[in-house]
Amino acid sequence: MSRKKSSSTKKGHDGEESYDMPGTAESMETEYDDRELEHAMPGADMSTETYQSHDHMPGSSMNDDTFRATDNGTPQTRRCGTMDVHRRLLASDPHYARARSEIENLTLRLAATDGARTGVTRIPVVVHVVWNTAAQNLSEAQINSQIDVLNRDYRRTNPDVSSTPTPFQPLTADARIQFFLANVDPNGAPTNGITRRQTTLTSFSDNDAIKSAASGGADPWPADRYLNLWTAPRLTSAIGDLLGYAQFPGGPAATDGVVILHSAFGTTGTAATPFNLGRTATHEIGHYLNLNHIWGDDGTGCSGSDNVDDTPNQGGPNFGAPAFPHLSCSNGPNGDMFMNYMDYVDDRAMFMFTTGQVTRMQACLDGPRNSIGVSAAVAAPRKSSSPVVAWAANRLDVFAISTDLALYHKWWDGSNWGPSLTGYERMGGACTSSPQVVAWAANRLDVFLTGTDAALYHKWWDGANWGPSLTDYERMGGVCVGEPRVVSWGPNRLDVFVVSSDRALYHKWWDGANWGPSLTGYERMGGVCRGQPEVVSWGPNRLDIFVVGPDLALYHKWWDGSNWGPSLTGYERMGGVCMSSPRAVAWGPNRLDVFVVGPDGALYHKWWDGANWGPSLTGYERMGGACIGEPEVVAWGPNRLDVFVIGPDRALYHKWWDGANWGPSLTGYERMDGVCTSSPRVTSWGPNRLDVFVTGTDLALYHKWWDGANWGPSLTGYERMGGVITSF
Ligand SMILES: [Ca+2]
Ligand SMILES: [Ca+2]
Ligand SMILES: [Zn+2]
Repeated sequence: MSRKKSSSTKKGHDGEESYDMPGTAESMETEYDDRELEHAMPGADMSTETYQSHDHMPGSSMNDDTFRATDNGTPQTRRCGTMDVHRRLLASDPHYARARSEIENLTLRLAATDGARTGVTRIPVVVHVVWNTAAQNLSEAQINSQIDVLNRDYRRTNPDVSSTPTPFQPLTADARIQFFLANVDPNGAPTNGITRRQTTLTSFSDNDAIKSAASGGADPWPADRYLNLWTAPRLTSAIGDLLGYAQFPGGPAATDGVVILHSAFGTTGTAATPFNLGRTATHEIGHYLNLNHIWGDDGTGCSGSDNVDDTPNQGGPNFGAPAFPHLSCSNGPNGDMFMNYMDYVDDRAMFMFTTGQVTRMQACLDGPRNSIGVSAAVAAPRKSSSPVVAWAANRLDVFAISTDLALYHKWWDGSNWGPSLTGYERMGGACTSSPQVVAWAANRLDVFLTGTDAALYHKWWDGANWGPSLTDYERMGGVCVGEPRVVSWGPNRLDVFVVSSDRALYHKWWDGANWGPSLTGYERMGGVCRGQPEVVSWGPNRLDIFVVGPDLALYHKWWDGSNWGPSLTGYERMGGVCMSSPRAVAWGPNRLDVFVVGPDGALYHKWWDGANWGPSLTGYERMGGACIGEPEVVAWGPNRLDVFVIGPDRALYHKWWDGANWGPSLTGYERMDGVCTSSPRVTSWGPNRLDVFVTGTDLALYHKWWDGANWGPSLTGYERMGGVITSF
């Protein structure tokens, strides 16, 4: 990522720390792209609507309730149906051709740059075992043996990679992808990542019938979050029996995934020679990640291409176990790269991907498949900015402002707190808002702050260094009132929202290459806003914004990927009398949960189920309590919510949605003690994991965590983490 450096750096008062936050305050009129004049939010429409009360539980609101429990048909040569499916989709699905060409353009663009994605992507897998005879009901051992093969082949730790002919050795590459059987199902329940379905059908074709229970197969899990693998009793096609087939990225979600013949799956059980080393799945998942056959799918011609530069041009497919070199298309002296996973050779004869193929797969993970494999909290990219973020499993970064108005940072690396349990890294600046941080990918952080001149300031961690420097900031103009709010809907994407002195909402965005509308300019979005806006993204290129209007009602606007709804400067009125900033979270695509504190101090909730607002557009579910400040909400998985509030006794209180019920009850709370002087800041680095941070009366940071079974250091205890924190 290349970003503009901030223009000026000056010495701080201590002569050691440099910073450039206070600058000349530029007027809002020159800073903002002030081209929209409409104010769609009413200014004096005092609400007569009241909350819909669903007060099912009598009794005290903040009760300390109980703790949550919380065979035949194996071909003799490799044959794959992916291209047949590709041609069928091209002919039958008008969206598919366009999506494929857009993906190819994006791939070229991403491959031309370095690509944003670093590190290893971990993809959750669900295996749907569709069986007719008992033998086809594959054992867990056979399924695990397949996952093991994938994790060797896609990390270049397969021992046979050393058999690659010497001239091709330098091209062999680690694809930086790992696979694991899903441990959380789409409803948030624990799972072993395997579904089983007995079918009356003895055979399936490549017409995708196996991907639907209605046609004798098994329904997929959401393809944006899981790699669906189906094992088939037998696979046929117009060209004969198949070992498997995949759907390229860009196809319908309902049929996305990979189908593999049971006897070509894994290395044990029913796996049959010569396809008993698990390489059919390696090959088909290559297609799923946008790899083409290495010979270019042009019959035996020399004009086709796999769109990868470092694989030699090759005539047709190779079969069996060829001897090196095998020449075609004038590609001597080294000839075909037949030992590549994307040729048609036997399992024992294929053992490598190239650097160019890895670039293509990584571009697929940055592009059409960017919603899969975000190991740390699938929900993390959707979450609004916070002083606390988790960029991967068991990784935490915490930011706070101290009495000198400088930014301070500490981090959990999986085993230790850096720079120490009670120590902080000083990052300069003169900050007047809490730090708002998002992680758009593993080991990537973007920090936004308001400076003493009311302008917005930005710094970022690129995986190795802080930009523009450890203690410098990029100045982004504007006149910010209150806290900015930031969200990232995908890799290398940022959307920043601030309220300015005219109380309108302003927006700027990072598109991966540039700031829009300009580095210091803003898009004016109308409205008359109170407090901090809330922003959440439930999927790529989707944004939902919530603000409180002058009538204390909640207002909503959204970006659908191409337009702002209801209009650029208009808002949907959602009723209520909001005494806190709204807090929203998306636990899955097209799902929103919004929480506010009402005039009676109780917590109120409304939700979008993909089609309607519940309990109604302007109604709210009353959840009891007596809340000080704003609530905090996180979702650690689908259909899971954890809500934290501070009570009138300054203790921390907790409630949770387990997918079916609110715990400890609709209006009850779990008391977690403490005497808190900040709002709770909570993040989740993975399923069933929570980390909670508050400041205490000594202004030190305190921490507690849920490990899936227990609260640490105890239900009511906290880990003291030092510091003198004034804004968090
Ligand atoms: Ca090539
Ligand atoms: Ca060819
Ligand atoms: Zn293939």
